[in-house]
This record gives sequence, structure tokens and C-alpha cells, in this order.
Amino acid sequence: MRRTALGVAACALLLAGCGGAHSPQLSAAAGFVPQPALADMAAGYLTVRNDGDADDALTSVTTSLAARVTLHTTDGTRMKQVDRLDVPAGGLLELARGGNHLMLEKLDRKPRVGEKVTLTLHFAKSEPIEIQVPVEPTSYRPEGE
Ligand SMILES: [Cu+2]
Repeated sequence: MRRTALGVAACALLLAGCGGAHSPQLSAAAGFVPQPALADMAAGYLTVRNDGDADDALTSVTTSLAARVTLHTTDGTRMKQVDRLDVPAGGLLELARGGNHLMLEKLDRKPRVGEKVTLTLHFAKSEPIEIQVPVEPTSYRPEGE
């Protein structure tokens, strides 16, 4: 009992000592890959939510489906490859049609509607998150978009 209480107290001190232990707390949802029109390239969309009190950033994505995944932003009608996409503290990183997105390049095979694709998201600070996203019809748009 006593040891536990001391442990907790020491822990609280330690946390206070490192500036309140700010850390990101991430979760990923609402992902999908539209069935690609091209044989060797697909887009990917998802949302990363940060319930923590420190910023983080998506820095890369890996999947067995594609040799390479790049991160893109969209500026007007032009897309631009970027090194990272920020996931602000208490905020969202949204990847959606017409905006930020993933490009899955050099596909192993063409994914079909009904399949699941496993994506591993890598971040600047947080541990990687693995999600399974469905392959949707080419022109699919989620509700509310
Ligand atoms: Cu792109």
C-alpha cells in the first residue's frame, strides 16, 4: 500500500518535472482507398485525431500493397509532395478528396472493391498506428463530403 502511494507520488513529481508531460495522443479512422483507375497508382484518405496536448506529424506511411507511399497537399488544382502533415494538439489531420491525400505508388496489384488494405502510419513523436481501410468504388465519397 505504502509503496504504491509513494510510487504514485514519485510519478507525479516526475511528470511535473518534465513540464507537465505534454504528449500527443493519436487515433486514426475513416480511411479508404478508392479502387484505382490506373493499374499502378492509388490514392488514400483517412483522418488522424490528436486528443493529446502536444502537436505531432504524419511523416510516412507504409503498406504491403505499394512500394512507395507519398504524402501530398493540394493547392488549388496542383498537388505537392510534402515530408510531413501536421496533426495539431487537440485537432485533426484530414486527408480527403481535393485536399491532403496519400499516393500509393508502384502497386503490387490493383486493389478491388471489398478488399482491405493495411496502412501503417508513422509519426514524428507517436508510435506507429496500423489501420485497415476498405477499398471503395472509384468515385466513392464518404457521407457529408
Ligand atoms: Cu497526389
